[in-house]
Amino acid sequence: MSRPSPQQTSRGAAISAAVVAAGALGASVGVGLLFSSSLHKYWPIFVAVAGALISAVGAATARLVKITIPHRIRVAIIGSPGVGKTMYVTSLFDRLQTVPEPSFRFSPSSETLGRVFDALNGLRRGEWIQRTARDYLYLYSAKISLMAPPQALLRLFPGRPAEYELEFADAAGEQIGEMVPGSVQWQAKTSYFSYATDSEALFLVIDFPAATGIGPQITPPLSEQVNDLIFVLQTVCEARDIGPSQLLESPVAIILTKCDIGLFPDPDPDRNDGEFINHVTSQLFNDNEDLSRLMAVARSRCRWVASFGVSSLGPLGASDKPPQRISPINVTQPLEWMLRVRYRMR
Ligand SMILES: Nc1nc2c(ncn2[C@@H]2O[C@H](COP(=O)(O)OP(=O)(O)O)[C@@H](O)[C@H]2O)c(=O)[nH]1
Ligand SMILES: [Mg+2]
Repeated sequence: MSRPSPQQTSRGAAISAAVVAAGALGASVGVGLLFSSSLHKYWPIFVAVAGALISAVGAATARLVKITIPHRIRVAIIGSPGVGKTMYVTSLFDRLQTVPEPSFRFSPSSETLGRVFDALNGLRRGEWIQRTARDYLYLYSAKISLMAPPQALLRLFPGRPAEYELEFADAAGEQIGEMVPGSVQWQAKTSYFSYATDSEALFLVIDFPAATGIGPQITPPLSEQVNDLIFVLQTVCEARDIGPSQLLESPVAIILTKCDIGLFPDPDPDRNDGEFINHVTSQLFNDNEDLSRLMAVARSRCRWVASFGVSSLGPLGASDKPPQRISPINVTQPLEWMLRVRYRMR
C-alpha cells in the first residue's frame, strides 16, 4: 500500500509556506503605507483590497497543497463468489490504460499489470480466471491524475491535474455473510473488513444471470446476494458510526456483471451494446423486487448511489470458451462516475 511520498508532501508544505510568507509581507507593506501617508482616509478601500487578496491567497494555497499531496482512493469490490469480481478488476485495469478520457491519465503498478496480463494470457490459452483464494486480499493499484474543475477564484487559470493513488481490493467473497463486527470471524479477517469499512468507495457486484435467470447459474440466488450486500452496507455504516439521520459519504456503485449474456440471442451490428446494456439494466433495477430493494436501502443510507451494467469479456457468441481477446463493455463507467461525484473530476 502506498502513501503520499514525503518528497511531494514537503514540496506542498514549502509552497504553502512561501505563499503565506508572501501574503504576510504584502499585508505589512499595506499597513505601513496606510499609516505613514495621507492615504489613511481611504481605509475602506484598503480593507476591501486586503480581504480579496487574503481570500485569493487562501484559495491558491489550498489548491496547491491539494495538487501536491496525493490521496489514496481505495475501492472495495464486494460480491458473492463467482459473480465476476476478479474478471471485472482485470478487465478494468487493462482497459484503463487506453481509455480515451481526456480528464484522467492512468498508470498501473508493475505488480498489478503482471497479475492482469497473467489472467488475460490464461484466457487466450483457454483457461478461465483462477478462483480467488479464500482469506487473501488482492490489491490492484495504479496512479491516476485527474483534471479537476478550477475553483471559483481560479477560473482564469488553466486546471492542473491532481495525482492520486487508486487501489482496488478483491477478495474471494465467501466471507460476506460473516461480516459481523465483534464476531470471532470478523476479528480473524480484519484486513478484508477494515478495508471495506475504511474504503473511499464501494463497488457492490451482482451477476446478470442471477438477476434474470438467463444463462448458466453458478452463483447464489439473487435474493441471497442482495441480502448479503445489504448486510455489508449496514455493517459499513455501523462500523463508521453513521446514524440513521446521516449519510455514508463514500460513493456506492451497484454493478451487474456478465451483461453480455443478456445480449443473447440477437447480436445486432447496428446496436450500441453499451447503451443497450444500460437500458436493460436500468429497467431491471426498477422492475426487479430484489434489485429495487437493494437500491432503496442504498439510497436511504448513502449520499451517492448509482447502478451500472457491464461486461468484462464482451459478447462471446455461442461459445462458452474464454475469448482470445476481450472487448469489455461499460467497465470504466462506475469508476468515472465515482471520480466525478466524489473528486469533482471534470
Ligand atoms: N459471459 C461472461 N462470463 C463472465 C464474465 N466475467 C466473469 N465471467 C464468468 O464467471 C466466472 C467467475 O468469474 P470471477 O471473476 O472468477 O468471479 P469472482 O469469484 O467474483 O472473482 C469466470 O470464470 C467466467 O466464466 C463476463 O463478463 N461475461
Ligand atoms: Mg475472484
